[in-house]
Amino acid sequence: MDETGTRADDDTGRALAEIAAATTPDAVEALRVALLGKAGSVTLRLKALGALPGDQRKAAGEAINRSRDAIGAALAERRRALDDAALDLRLAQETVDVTLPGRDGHRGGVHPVSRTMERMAGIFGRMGYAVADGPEIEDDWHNFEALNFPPHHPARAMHDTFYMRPDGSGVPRLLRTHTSGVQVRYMMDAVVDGSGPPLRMIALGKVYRSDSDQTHTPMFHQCEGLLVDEHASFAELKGTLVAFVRAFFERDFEMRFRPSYFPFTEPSAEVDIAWHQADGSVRWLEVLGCGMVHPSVLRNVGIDPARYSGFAFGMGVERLAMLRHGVDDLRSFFDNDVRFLRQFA
Ligand code: 2NM
Repeated sequence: MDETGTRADDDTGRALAEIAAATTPDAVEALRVALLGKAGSVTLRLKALGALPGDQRKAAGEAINRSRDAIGAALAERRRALDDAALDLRLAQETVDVTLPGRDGHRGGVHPVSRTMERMAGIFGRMGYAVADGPEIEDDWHNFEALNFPPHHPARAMHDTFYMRPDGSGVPRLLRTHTSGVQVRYMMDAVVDGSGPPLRMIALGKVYRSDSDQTHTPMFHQCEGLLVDEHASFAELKGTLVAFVRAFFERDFEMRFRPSYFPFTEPSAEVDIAWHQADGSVRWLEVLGCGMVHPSVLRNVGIDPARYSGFAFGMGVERLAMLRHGVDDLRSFFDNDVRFLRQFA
């Protein structure tokens, strides 16, 4: 072997020894740069080939190429060995305990007022009542006029709800003070499309009144029901409401139908349940209002009161949720304190 070839073989042996001794990927990379990089020793030797006499150049070139290939292979091999060792170490150190419970994500919950409405829809649904919906921004006719509210009834006063002209036009609107406008629309639709009467439905949703204290919020939810048939009776109304109260509270209560007054029903009643106190005393708690639909209301929606009669009832969703869950301040449903709301999820 000529002078250059021998030196190349010596250098290669030293380089291979250094590569084998490298203990980190960084050290391997540093060697790659020092040997094969732009200014690496092997690269420089290749560049110096041109200075050799012509008869030595071929042999020297072949020796340097062999050296470069051997070093390249050794670098790759060492890097793979170090990577494998690092992975083995990680696999040995990191353990996953598959028996640990999973991390609990934050599951949302249905708001207690919504749950109560779903509960009401379920109970009346099983009694054959459809659930209907209507606009929260109502006109005077559907909210009051059709429902037999006289022109100067206090509920129609400007201060009792929120009045507006939403389209800037001349048509005044109001935030509905009860869901009864939905009943009005439902009856008129049934008459027009011939699907009823007989009909039975409930309306569930938001209503608005200018009222705010421990048992009143300016927005609350109502559930109002209506049945119209040829022989709808007060006895049937009582039976329906007794069945509802029993299903809703999952208990039997003594119930009292106390004569009352609503413009859209005659006769009308308020329904109380006997609430037994811890000290043994009994308090009568009002849970809903009801009555036989006033003949004028039936006439207003195109139903002949000589042929049909109806009964209707209405209740506050929050009020019934409060009684069922022992909540003492109606406003807490709308404070959006998740510590309170989570109790019902
Ligand atoms: C109540 C009490 C009594 C009622 C009446 C009607 C309609 F539209 F059919 F005439 N809807 N709701 C009604 C009757 C509501 O809430 C305390």
